[in-house]
Amino acid sequence: MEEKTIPEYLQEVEEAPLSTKEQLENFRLLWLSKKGILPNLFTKMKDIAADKRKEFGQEINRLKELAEQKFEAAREHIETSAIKTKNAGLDISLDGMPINTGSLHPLTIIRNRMVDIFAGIGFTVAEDVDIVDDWHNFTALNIPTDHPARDMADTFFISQNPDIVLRTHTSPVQIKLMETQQPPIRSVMPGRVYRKDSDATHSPNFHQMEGLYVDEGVSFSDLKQTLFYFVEEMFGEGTEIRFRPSYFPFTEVSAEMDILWKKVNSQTGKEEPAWLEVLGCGMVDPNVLENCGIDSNRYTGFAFGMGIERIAMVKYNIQDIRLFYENDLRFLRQFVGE
Ligand code: 2NL
Repeated sequence: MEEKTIPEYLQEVEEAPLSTKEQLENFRLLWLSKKGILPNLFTKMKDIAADKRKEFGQEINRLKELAEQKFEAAREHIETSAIKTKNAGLDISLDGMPINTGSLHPLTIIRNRMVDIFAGIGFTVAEDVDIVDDWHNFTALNIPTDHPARDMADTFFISQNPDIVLRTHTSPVQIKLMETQQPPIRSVMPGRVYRKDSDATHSPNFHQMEGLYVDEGVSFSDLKQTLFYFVEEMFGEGTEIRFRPSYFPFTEVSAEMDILWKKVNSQTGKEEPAWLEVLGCGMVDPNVLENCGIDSNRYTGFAFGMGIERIAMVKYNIQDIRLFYENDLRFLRQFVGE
């Protein structure tokens, strides 16, 4: 190593470039590391003449202090400027990013409300698979072989096996319940159902909630009172209802229930009272009870079925069923917080 005087070293340290990490590291290696200039100078102390040694010692100590000071100052500067660069443009006084929490689909809101109302009067919830056999969807329900519901045009069959269908109602859930347990049975069955049907008021995939109550002494007045209670909870106190005789293969007697609804006239924008069908119902046909192994001399029951979309359309005044399935956020956002 070429020999330099201490003042020359001092000047070199003073002028050393120290603005980058690399320069800082080079500086450390050159001056401060074990094989650097400073330790080297300290080892030289012993070769210095005794009378000059003290002065030399003081000089290299000054050099050492200067080098360390320069090194520390440069290191601090480089570190803080790295943090400043990283945080450039960050304004900690700004609001945080909004969290998008989403919301329940209107059909889910209505389904939950329907289930809650019936849960309040002792109905449990029963759910099952969407793909069922002919027995559970049709035969056990007293649906004759020539019934239009069994037509290829109305039901999705599996071509490899005509015994398998996408359930056209949630009744297969009730059938399974009655096959596997004896009364009392008191349940509602919400779920997805399928029909070959598609327009403004029909979707090939829609949702239903059926209900079933089988026990000793269950009567039509129990049915009426249960549904009246449901309607008041769903649509408000004092809602007027009307029962009309109807026909379903699986109930005898059968009825349809209407509510008196304040319909908004699309032309005038005025509210007009109108009867609106909301559900079908009836006393479970004794044949259906027997098909499931329930003694129809001992037990009676009522059943009802309603479309969840239908209830939601009435409740929210929605004109087109397809809006439920398009996932247009402008539509869905209207139900945030419901
Ligand atoms: C409607 C009519 C109804 C039922 C569904 C039912 C189920 C069993 C036995 C007897 Cl296992 N009945 N379900 C009864 C009457 C009507 O639905 O128009 N739904 C949208």
